[in-house]
Amino acid sequence: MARKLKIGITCYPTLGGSGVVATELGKLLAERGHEIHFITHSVPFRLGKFHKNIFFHEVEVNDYYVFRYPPYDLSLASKMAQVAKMQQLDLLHVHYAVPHAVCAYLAKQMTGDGLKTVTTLHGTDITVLAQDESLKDLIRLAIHQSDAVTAVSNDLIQETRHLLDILSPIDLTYNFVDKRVYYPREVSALRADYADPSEKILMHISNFRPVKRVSDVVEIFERVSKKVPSKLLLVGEGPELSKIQCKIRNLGLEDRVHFLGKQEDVAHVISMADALLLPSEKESFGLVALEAMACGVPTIGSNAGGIPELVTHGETGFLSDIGNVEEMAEHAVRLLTDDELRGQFKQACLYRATHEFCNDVITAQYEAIYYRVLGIEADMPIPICNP
Ligand code: GMT
Repeated sequence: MARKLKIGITCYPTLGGSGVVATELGKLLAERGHEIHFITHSVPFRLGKFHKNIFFHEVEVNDYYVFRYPPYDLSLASKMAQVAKMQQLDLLHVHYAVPHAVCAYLAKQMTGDGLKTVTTLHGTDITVLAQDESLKDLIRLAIHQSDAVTAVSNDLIQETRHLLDILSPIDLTYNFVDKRVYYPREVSALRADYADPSEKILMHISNFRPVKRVSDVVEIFERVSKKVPSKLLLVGEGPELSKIQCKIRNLGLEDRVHFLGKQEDVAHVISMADALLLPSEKESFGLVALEAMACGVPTIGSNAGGIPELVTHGETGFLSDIGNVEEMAEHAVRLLTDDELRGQFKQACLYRATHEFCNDVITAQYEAIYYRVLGIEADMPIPICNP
C-alpha cells in the first residue's frame, strides 16, 4: 500500500465553489488517512466540525504602516514555506493560479526542491485574469512552475491553452459532490413555507456577480410564471442583489419571489426545487448544477464554458445560448408541466451525479496525481463508483 501523504492545501476559504471543492477534497483525503494542512487566512467555511488528520494554519498579514497594501501574498508564501518545513509536507495543492500558485512557487524556492506543488485551475483565474495582459506572464509562470496542473473541465483546459499558449500537460479532474451529503432530501414541510402544492419552484443559487446573469433568471421566471403557477427562490447574495430586487419590484413579481440569502445546507435547500436556473455568461464547471443534479434537480441554463460537460441537454437539463431567455423559459415550461419528463430527468440526474462525478473517483484521481509528482509507485486502481 502506498504511504500516506502530508498535504498543504491553500484556497479562497470564505467564498466560491473553488473553496468548497478544496475543502471537501481535504476532508475526503483526511478520511483516507492523509494528513491535511489548510494554509489560509480564515478557517474554510465548509470545514465544519473537528476532523482527525486536519490542521489549520492561519496566515496573518503584516500591516506595517509603510505598506499601502498589506502584502497578503508574501505572508502566505512565507507561511507555506514555514508549515512545509515544520510539518515536513510532501506537497502543496493550491486552488487558483493567482496568487496561490505563485506563492507556492516562492515557498518551494524557500524550502528546496523536495516540496512538490499541484495547482488546480477553477475558472476565473484563467477566463478573467488571463485576459489581463499585465498578469499573463505571471499566470504562465505559476502554471509552468507547478509540478502538476489540473483543471475542472475540458473547456477550461482549452481556454487555458488558448489564452496563455500553454502546451504542457493539464490533467482533467472534474468537480465532485459528497454523495453522503448531496441526495434528495425530504423537504415537504419546508417547501410548504414557500409554495402551494399546486405551484412549482424554480431556484437560482449564486454569488450574484454580473457573470451569473441573475437578471436573465428574473426574465425567465417572468415568462414562466405567466404560464405555470410557480415561485422563484433566490439563494445567495452579491453585488447585483439590489439591482435584482429593484427589477423584481418593477416587474410586480415581489409576491412570487423569495430571497433566502446565503445558505449553508445547500442539499436541503436545493431539494425543494423543481429546476435550477443557471444562465451564466461564464462557468468553467458550475458546481451548483452538480449539487442540484445530485439532489435530483435538473438545470435549465446556458451552454457557457464547461456546463455542457456536466449537464446533458435533453437528459439532465436543457441548455441554450447565453442570453436566450425566451428559449430557456420555453424549456422550463416544458419541464414543469410534464411530470413524466421531470421524473425521467430526475432519475438521469441521480445516475449521472453518482456515476460520473462521484467523490471516491475524483479523490482517487487527485491522489494518483500526488503520487505521480512525488515519484511514488501507487498500486491503487481508480475505484468504480458505488452509488
Ligand atoms: O463562479 C464563481 O463566481 C466562483 C468561482 C470560484 O472561485 O469558486 O467558481 C469557479 O470555480 C468553481 C469550482 O471549480 C466552478 O464550479 C465555477 O464554474 C467557476 N466559476 C466560473 O468559471 C465563473
